[in-house]
Amino acid sequence: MRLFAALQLSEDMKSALADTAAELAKLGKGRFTRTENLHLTLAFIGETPASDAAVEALGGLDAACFEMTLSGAGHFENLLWAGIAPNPALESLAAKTFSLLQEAGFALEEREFIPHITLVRDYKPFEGEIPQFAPAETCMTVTHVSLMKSEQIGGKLTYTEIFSKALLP
Ligand code: 2AM
Repeated sequence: MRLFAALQLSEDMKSALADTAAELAKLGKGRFTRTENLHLTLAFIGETPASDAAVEALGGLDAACFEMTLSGAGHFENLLWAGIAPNPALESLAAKTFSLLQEAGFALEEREFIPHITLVRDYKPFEGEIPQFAPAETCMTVTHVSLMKSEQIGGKLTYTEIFSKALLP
């Protein structure tokens, strides 16, 4: 199965992101993330049969709850994303998640962690350049890290949480 470790987003944050996506949909087309699928990836595991090992690795996370704020936006070519305000707790959580998974034997890509929430892939503006956009600054408390399974169900990309690790209060 295809797995990744992610943060689930609050309803308020998803709603702010959905508003931004709706604005972008007026200005161009692309493969928009369904609102229920909006998430922040901490580490991408990829195709693996070893879900138990991933559960065990994330079970070893030892980190406290923290706040994060939606802020700013950017793009990787035609993938448009919303950003998170600079956040050492988030960076540290991503680094710990990465190390635990690596120690458990998963071969992860060594790419720089740029916290982002993908809004749309293959975006093509109807006219001109990619427009400026930025979701409303919205804050939430992160209380869990989720192990997510990604699959196509009935032609829809579907993410299912298969394990959730609570962060310390
Ligand atoms: P993205 O949103 O920037 O595309 C599930 O596919 C999640 O894992 C997505 O959020 C995706 O990031 C992320 N991811 C990270 N590395 C990936 C990779 N090599 N292939 C596919 N998805 C990846």
